Amino acid sequence: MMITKRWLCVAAATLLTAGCGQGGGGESAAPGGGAGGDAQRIAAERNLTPDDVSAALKTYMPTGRHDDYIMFASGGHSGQVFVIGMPSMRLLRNLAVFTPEPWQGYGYGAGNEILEAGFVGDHPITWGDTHHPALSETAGDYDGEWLFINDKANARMAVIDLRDFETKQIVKNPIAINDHGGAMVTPDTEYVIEGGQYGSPLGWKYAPIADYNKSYRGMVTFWKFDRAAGRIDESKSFALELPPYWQDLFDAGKLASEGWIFGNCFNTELATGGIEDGNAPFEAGASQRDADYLHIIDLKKIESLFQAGRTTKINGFPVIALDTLIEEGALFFAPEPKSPHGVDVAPGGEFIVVSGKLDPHVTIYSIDRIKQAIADKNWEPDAYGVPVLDQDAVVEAQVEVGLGPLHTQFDNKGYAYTSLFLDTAVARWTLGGAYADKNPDTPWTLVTKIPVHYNVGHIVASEGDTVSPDGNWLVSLNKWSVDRFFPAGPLLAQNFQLIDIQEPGDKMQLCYDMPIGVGEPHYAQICKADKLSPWTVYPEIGWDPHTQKVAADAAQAGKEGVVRNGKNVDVYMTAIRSHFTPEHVAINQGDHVRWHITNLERAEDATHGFALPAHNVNLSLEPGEAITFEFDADQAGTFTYYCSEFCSALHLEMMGYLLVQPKPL
Ligand code: RUQ
Ligand code: CUA
Repeated sequence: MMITKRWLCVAAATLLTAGCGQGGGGESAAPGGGAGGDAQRIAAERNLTPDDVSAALKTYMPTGRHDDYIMFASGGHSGQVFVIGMPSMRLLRNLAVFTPEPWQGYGYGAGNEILEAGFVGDHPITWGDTHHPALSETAGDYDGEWLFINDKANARMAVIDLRDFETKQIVKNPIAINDHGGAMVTPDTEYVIEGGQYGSPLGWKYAPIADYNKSYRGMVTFWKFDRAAGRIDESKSFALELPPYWQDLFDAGKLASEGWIFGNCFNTELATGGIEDGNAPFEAGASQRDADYLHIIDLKKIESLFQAGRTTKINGFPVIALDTLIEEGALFFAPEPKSPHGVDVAPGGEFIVVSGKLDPHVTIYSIDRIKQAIADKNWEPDAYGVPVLDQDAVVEAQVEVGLGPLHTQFDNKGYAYTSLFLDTAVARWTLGGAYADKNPDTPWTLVTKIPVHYNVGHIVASEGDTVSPDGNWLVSLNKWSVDRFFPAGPLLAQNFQLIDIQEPGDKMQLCYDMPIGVGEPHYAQICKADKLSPWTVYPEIGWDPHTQKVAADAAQAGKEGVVRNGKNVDVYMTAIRSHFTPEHVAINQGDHVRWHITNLERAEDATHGFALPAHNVNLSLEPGEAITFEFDADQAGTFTYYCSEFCSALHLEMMGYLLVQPKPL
């Protein structure tokens, strides 16, 4: 539970009335005795202000107490996802997704086939640039079951099962070589959306850059999620061909706008760069026009076009052609001010918020106005024939929030929050009209700003992109930390700053700085912890986490041993504190080995590792888990395998010998 505000005030007052006021009175007695006096003395000695002390009280977790919220943060080019408890900001786990990770054994004997499914052609890809995590939703709220995340670098999407917090699937986008606007889910997680970014020929075929307008395209892909199977169903997934503007981010409509998909884009200038040839560099070329386009997609229409087979195949993947989208009235644009970034649908779905990076405003579109403009055919076609709705007809309001607005989140008090990259601040503003309090006189206006440190990209509020935001906390995901932490060399950590947004009006309190020294996070989502119910041991002994059932070939207690079938050898091994069975594995050079290990433990946290030198194998066998890995025994020798998790007092004794007898000459 959260510390109640009342208790907090009392505590802060107790701590501070005497302590800080007196400035370092070492032995000053406080009402209530020694502990209180200690706290005052410490606050004074450490030069803590009353705000510092209240921030500490709001975030400190005594040992054994669990956090109220769990944040899932992208790990940027670490290719991982970070799981962070809030408000303590304790790192609970990194989740290996696109990058092999030895502690979890991912890519070192387990999970190899998941990683291989994400290779591009024949090229092994061993990293990813994770950008936007998306929790699965039911009726627009997080349901705590699944997590999706994209890899910008190679246009891939991953599926993580929140029963065991492990990656189950990676799919490579067949038509795009990189992406950006994903993962975002529809309100019941029927689809996981992956939008492209940089215009390129679909299927990343070769085309000269001089043919940009004709041969290069944008795209958005709708991955069908099969919840029962726990996998993306590639056979029911499809993509849309879009003009080669640089699609940026997407969000799914909800409630009032359910059935619509929104995206923003930049570079409607169709700039192709080439600074070395005297052309304008991309950053100038792509910033000429006053407006780019909000993309408005009718989900029901594109679904029926796909089902009716109105697609062409690119690399075997069904794509609805731009002309078809236009003909069928499935795609519309609306002008968005200068180099927009971010598109965020408000909790009720009535409004869609877009920021112009080079405009001090956020622009708010109304779904009712959009529908009306479509009905009225109030549009002009763009260069590709896509209807561009009249700006005045679809814009509900603009709010001047500050310099460099990027991303918007929402709370339960009728406020929206927008990150301001150039101001290096977070703006709080009111959703106007009848939105929050049903008072049509509520203005659309800026309320306050809080400085952050420094250069904020995304912000994330607790459940702040759902239909029912929670409104307690916001985290500012700052790209730079500059002077906030000890510099461990010139590569500095990112800074996650925790902000208390419970109080209305101009009160927002910065409570905690968390350095992230492992890749560059982008977006994050914050879920109430009680929505998650992860396993702490696998349900049954012999469990294969990939299929989430007992593996047919799992090693079983009492049936351990080495089974030879010609040159094929199966090793059946169990692990339990503090031994592997068998402890001697004798095979011949030239054998093909399938090695099955089952962790027989039923106790929480009784994980065993399995490190096999010279074979690039390290496994993490959580209680009940069974893993099979394979290799060719091409090196003769004596190889000492051991448990790589400190599991018990006799952990060092948990080892064995792999004896590979040389081939007779
Ligand atoms: S966007 S750089 Cu999420 Cu602001 Cu990727
Ligand atoms: Cu098992 Cu160490």
